[in-house]
Amino acid sequence: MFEKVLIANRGEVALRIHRACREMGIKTVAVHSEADATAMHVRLADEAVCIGPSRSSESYLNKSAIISAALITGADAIHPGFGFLSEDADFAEMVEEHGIAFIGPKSEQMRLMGDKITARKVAEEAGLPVTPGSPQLESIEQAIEWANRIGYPVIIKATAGGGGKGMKIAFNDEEIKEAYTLARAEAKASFTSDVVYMEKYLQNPRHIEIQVLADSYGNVVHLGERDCSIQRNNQKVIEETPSPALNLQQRTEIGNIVQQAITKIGYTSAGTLEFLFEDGRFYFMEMNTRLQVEHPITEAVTGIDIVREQIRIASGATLGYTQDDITFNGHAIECRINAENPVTFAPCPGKITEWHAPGGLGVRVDSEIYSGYSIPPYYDSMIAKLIVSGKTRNACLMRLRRALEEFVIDGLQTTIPLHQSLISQAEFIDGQYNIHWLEKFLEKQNG
Ligand code: MV4
Repeated sequence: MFEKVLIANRGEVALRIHRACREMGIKTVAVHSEADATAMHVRLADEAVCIGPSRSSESYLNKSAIISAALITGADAIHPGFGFLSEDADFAEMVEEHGIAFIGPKSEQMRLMGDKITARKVAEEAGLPVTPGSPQLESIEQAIEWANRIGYPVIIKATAGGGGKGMKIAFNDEEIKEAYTLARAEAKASFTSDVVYMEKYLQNPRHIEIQVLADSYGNVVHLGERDCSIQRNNQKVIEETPSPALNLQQRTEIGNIVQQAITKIGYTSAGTLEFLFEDGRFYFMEMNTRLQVEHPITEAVTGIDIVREQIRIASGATLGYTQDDITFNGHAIECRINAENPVTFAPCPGKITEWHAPGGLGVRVDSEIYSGYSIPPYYDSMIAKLIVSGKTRNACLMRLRRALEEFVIDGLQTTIPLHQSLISQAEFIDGQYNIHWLEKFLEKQNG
């Protein structure tokens, strides 16, 4: 087992990783930018190393500074968290080349699943359902040919893309020209490759993802699904498990198909397979080869500490349990609390003058915030995650309503009022929402 883990991240996930290490008797090294010198995980870690100025590009994305910190402190593993370098295959390779364990999949797995076209090919060969799609598109003529073969509407995506950037939808041949040209231009500007391809566009899907854990000895389990359809601008806002849209048969079926596929692919560590779900059918969208923000709702219903399992797998341990040992109890919902204006979503960093987190049975708050802490303006605006669980979805909703009322964050605006409004909407209470629901709700509300 590792003796010392370097946490190559910041904010609530850095504290989350520190906690798992602490409970496993593993020493922690916190690397931080100048702006994060006063962060809670920096105070709690066994050692702290300032790796650069506030800008992420000069600190949390600075590969050599992070690896140097690991070498200087004698860390035998690095946990990348999510975002930043967590899916950077070159970084994972550099870490391993320096004799340090990377807590995540092998870099070649990251590369394979990080490219949308190869990920779809691997997924299909491993038995996962995918949307009808095209190979790499080289010309408008070829795009029109494939669109007519697939059937409109179609969506053109960048193979190196992610998070919705560079995607263009076309409903007929006329729209293909602009969609193809814009998608390639945006891909060239935003990603490592301007290669684009096409898929059948699903107009009203849900976003359902499956969590897996796989060790290096061929043991693979799935930890159920998370419904992440409540989102705006490809930023998740509320996530829940189980999905109100799935019945037991669908849940069992997709879980088994995913478990078999991950075994065939030979993937190791924690991973999440994202699907679009429409008219009772799943379509593989992409795979995330990292820990996800919303992992705590899966922990709430399975009782499994996913960060602990990632560390154990990376250290060469076996899972030590099979799918039959995994139980799913109750319901869990996560609200992402952002330091933003709840109507305009404009980020509003600042000083927290009063902080009181809700508590009680089935209430978890993951955050580094404390009274007197100032939110730096350089990073993502998420400052806390409220995870609530209960025996049933209704019990969970009642508890979530109560927890949001208790939450006190003074000194700046947050999205707490938005969550209070969303969870009282009929479509949310009935669980009848898809990926477009929140944006439509906000349009209606804000005009
Ligand atoms: C799609 C789609 C509909 N049909 N692909 C969004 C970002 C990236 N995950 C891919 N995305 C989508 N791909 C097909 N064939 C709709 C989306 C999409 C979306 C997916 C999940 C959650 C929120 C979304 C918001 C806008 C578009």
